[in-house]
Amino acid sequence: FLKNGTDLGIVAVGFSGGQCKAGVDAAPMALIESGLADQLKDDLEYNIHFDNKVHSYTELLPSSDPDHRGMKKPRAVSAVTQALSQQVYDHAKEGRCVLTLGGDHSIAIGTISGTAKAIRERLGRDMAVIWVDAHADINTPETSDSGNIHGMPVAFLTGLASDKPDAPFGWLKDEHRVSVKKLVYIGLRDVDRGEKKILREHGIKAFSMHDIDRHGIGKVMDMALGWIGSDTPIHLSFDIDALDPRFAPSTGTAVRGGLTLREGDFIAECVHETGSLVALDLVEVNPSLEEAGAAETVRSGVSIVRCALGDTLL
Ligand code: NNH
Ligand code: MN
Ligand code: MN
Ligand code: MN
Repeated sequence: FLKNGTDLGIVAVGFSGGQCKAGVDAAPMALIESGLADQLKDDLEYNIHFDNKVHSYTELLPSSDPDHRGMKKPRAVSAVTQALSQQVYDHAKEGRCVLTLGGDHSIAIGTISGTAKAIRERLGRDMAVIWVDAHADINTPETSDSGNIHGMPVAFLTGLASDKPDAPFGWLKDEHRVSVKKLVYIGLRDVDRGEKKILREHGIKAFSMHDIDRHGIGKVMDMALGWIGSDTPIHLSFDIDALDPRFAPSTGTAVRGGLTLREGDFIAECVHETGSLVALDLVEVNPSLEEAGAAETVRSGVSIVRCALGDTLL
């Protein structure tokens, strides 16, 4: 699906409403200002489709947004992800690979639903999702302790959580969803109790930091891609907090004991090598959290994106 020199859609999403810390909405601008889009065009020779705009969807945000089933800002997250879903769909429907720069991880409700629908219509195929993160983000509204929706996107995207048709996330339909069988996690190390139960009960494939220590990242990628199967379209959702805080300190919920930058880049390179990457999210970079670490975190994010889109040494 993806070769350097082909079409790439870019969507910049300045949204922070899926969690409580301000600043993650400034990430797309920081990533673009560091030259990311230009590098993808000039170095990797993509034909870029980008409206040169960071979307914050302010016109869609409700004036009143009380909690719903314990979720914080449910209508805001719903409105933004529904609009984003359409934007990503429009790119993917044209056969473009889609790069989305977040934003907190709640935006994956929009990106993955948009690609899943487009890939179904265009190729008649179900896609797989590789979720690289310290966290599983598979809480249902009922299992979540925080009420932050960035800890729930996978539950909504797999149908483990759903809302009534007239409730905030009622717009998500089967065409937007992905199977728990086609979901693979890499980098987990901070998973809530209710989430562990969900992962176990549904037999969800997950490679924790423990697995990476035991087998090495090379073997883990062989197993992860083997689980998905060759020739399956892949949506890679990369939370920068998967990286160890040494390489990505500027993120809302940093957890020690994470991936080295090289391991993160390797994951991205392996996904690129499959030739099956149809979409990529880079989320949770928060430039305002660590004055000293912001530039480093942005640099790590740029590196991951470049690797996933086919930057090679040789
Ligand atoms: N599991 C916690 C929650 O649901 C934390 C999620 N935080 C993240 N996820 N940064 O990637 O609130
Ligand atoms: Mn393409
Ligand atoms: Mn996440
Ligand atoms: Mn995370």
